[in-house]
Amino acid sequence: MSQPWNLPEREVTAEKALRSRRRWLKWTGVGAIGLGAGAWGWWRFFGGTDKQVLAGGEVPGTAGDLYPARRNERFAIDRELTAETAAARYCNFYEFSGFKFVWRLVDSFRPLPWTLEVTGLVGKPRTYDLDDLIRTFPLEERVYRHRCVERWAMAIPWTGVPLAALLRQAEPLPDAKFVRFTSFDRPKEASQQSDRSMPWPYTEGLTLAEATNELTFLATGMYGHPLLKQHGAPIRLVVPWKYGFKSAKSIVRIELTDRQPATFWNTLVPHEYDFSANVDPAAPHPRWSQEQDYMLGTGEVRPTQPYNGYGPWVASLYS
Ligand SMILES: Nc1nc2c(c(=O)[nH]1)N[C@H]1C(S)=C(S)[C@@H](COP(=O)(O)O)O[C@H]1N2
Ligand SMILES: [Mo]
Repeated sequence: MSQPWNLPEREVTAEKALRSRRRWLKWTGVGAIGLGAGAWGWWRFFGGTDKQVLAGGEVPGTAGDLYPARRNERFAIDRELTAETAAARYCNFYEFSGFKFVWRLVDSFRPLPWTLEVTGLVGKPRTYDLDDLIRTFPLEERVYRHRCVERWAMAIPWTGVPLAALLRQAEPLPDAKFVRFTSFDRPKEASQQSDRSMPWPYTEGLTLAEATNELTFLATGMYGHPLLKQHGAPIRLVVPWKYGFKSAKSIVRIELTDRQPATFWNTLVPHEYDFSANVDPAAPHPRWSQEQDYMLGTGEVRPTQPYNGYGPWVASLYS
């Protein structure tokens, strides 16, 4: 028999549902706050303040007196310099991480003392220590475009020496056709190098003609001071008309060879990263178009240029 106090079953259910919905909302609220706090903490840690991002990568003891070096205006470009902090917090350096916040993970890296060996098919092999190198060859500053194969791009004032100057001093032998670059191998300092299924150390290569092109640069600094750890301290290659992965960081050896050397990315993922890797908007990556550059810092989008805008210097190498 129906009495007023006997609520119909469907209303009881509705009331219960309402209560459980309130509880759910309360807990999702708590969850959202927790997530928000987590994201904020994560950003504080891995995003860092501008000061932390720059200070964390400094290498005390590099010859600061030689910087800034005089800018060589021959290499002036059509875009504004990328903000230093934008470049320094967004790096590719797989020895430390597959994420871009490398600056947070380089504490254990000890780039000094450092030696660079020039060896292989040369008349005069030689090992430089860093100080030796930057006092033997006059340092200059060059503003170059940089284009990563992943599409992000930047404009960087590098300080360093043309690779051709070093190679000339080494006196390449007639059989030398290629140059192989080898980065450091220190699993104790670079956590990802403990994974020995990867072909460490990082290696790259150029033809001898590419390596002696006047654009090819060995950088020991950027933005008027020695290189930060996350950018490949204390010495790295810069090859501005090729995708960024050709510009090997923290190199310890330059070796002249008579055959094309294996490279890190070409060994790991041959169908995505070829040996020549010249910037080419008309040749899409297997997973994305290569028609646009995305500038770090400003987010500006620009059409990608053949040879990254360096055709006048290098197109003749490939005709
Ligand atoms: N040893 C080494 N060199 C390296 C890399 C790397 O992971 N390890 N990444 C390359 C890639 S993919 C790019 S785009 C540039 C990035 O330089 P940056 O982080 O100083 O901007 O370094 C290149 N050199
Ligand atoms: Mo890259």
